[in-house]
Amino acid sequence: MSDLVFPEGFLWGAATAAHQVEGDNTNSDWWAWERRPGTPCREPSGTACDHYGRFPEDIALLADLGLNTYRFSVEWARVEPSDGTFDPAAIDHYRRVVETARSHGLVPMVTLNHFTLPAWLADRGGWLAADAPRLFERYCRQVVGALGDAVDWYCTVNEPGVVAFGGYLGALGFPPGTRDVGSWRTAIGGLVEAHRRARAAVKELRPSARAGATHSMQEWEASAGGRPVIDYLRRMNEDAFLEASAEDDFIGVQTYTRVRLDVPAIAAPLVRAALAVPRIEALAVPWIVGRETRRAPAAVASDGVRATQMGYEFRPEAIAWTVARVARMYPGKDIVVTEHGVATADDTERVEFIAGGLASLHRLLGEGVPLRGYVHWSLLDNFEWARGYEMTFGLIGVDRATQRRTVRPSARMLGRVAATGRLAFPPKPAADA
Ligand code: IFM
Repeated sequence: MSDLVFPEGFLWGAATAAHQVEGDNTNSDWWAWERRPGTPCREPSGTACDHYGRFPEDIALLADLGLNTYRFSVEWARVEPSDGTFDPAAIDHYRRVVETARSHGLVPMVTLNHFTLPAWLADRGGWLAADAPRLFERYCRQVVGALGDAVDWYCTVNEPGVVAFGGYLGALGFPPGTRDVGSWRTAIGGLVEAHRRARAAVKELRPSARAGATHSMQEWEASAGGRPVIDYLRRMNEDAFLEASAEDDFIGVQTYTRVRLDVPAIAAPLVRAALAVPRIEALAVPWIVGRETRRAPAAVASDGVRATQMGYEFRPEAIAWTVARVARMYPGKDIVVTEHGVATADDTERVEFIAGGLASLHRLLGEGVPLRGYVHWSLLDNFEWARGYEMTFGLIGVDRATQRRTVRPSARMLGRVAATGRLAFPPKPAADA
């Protein structure tokens, strides 16, 4: 058994997102979506983890573990509840969240948009509205201006590929629930532009802060026949956004699993040709996605594969595959793992997942990859979008009836790694973790 040693100054954190933890985010598109008949939402977000009121306690727990970074999002729907009207109380709230994090010696990492939109913008089409990127920039300027020199790390748009694919191609049961390739492409364009404008606003208002998008990426594996589909999905869901990150100060990488596709080689030319013809693409892609969504929402693990609550293959080291891909794409650029986590009812699995992921990342550090931090998803059990509260991703459990927090062994294990900069490998049994 030997320790894996991580660099000095490494960011060790845990993440949340406003809508998933704060509660009562009533002015957002998701709040309405969760209540709309016919959407695949299992339950409404309601009071969530009451993090809006309990953030001081939650941040103190995070700091006590030994972590040094708190990634959280500012809620656009609260800050700008109606078009052009900014709520000073909401802005002040996020200023207090930042100050609380800093008072504990934590680095606040602020996400400017994590999936949700104000309802007034959703009513105009959300990311399909031509002026959505400009409106996003206007909101970002308010937030960055107000937080001033207290924030050094900004994540512009969280997982834009998931927003576009999940909401505008209808793949994940996200709003607005359009289901066509045209809307998907328009949303991709809007999100790319929104990211660019947000980054430019951060750099103008706070030149020394670091700005980057946070990308949902998969480890992809395909048989010969599956490659055209994988290439297509990777181009639309990842590369379209990664290419827009060329000027970012860092690339945020978020990976949960591996996606495998087995299609006989003989089908490859046919699939490739079909996806290149817009009219066939427009018919085929929503059909494929619809079929997959009905079969098992967000599930990718096939029979015999160890699966998480989400139905994903349990594959902690997928994170090193995606980080390595980004490092090849942008040699020398800083990379931060801004999310990595597992939905499981068994916390020993989370310990294993964290240790496996960190060990795989440690190998990349040894090869010189400029990885600057690891932020775990999530600090708390929370509202997992259309899948509701059944998915437990938290380092800290939340009893929603009492709002009681329970610090899990995985949280202590990650905290110890953070505090010492060392991971005992192979990991100790969970009982000692
Ligand atoms: O809960 C989500 C988060 O909002 C974005 N990244 C993936 C997480 C787990 O599915």
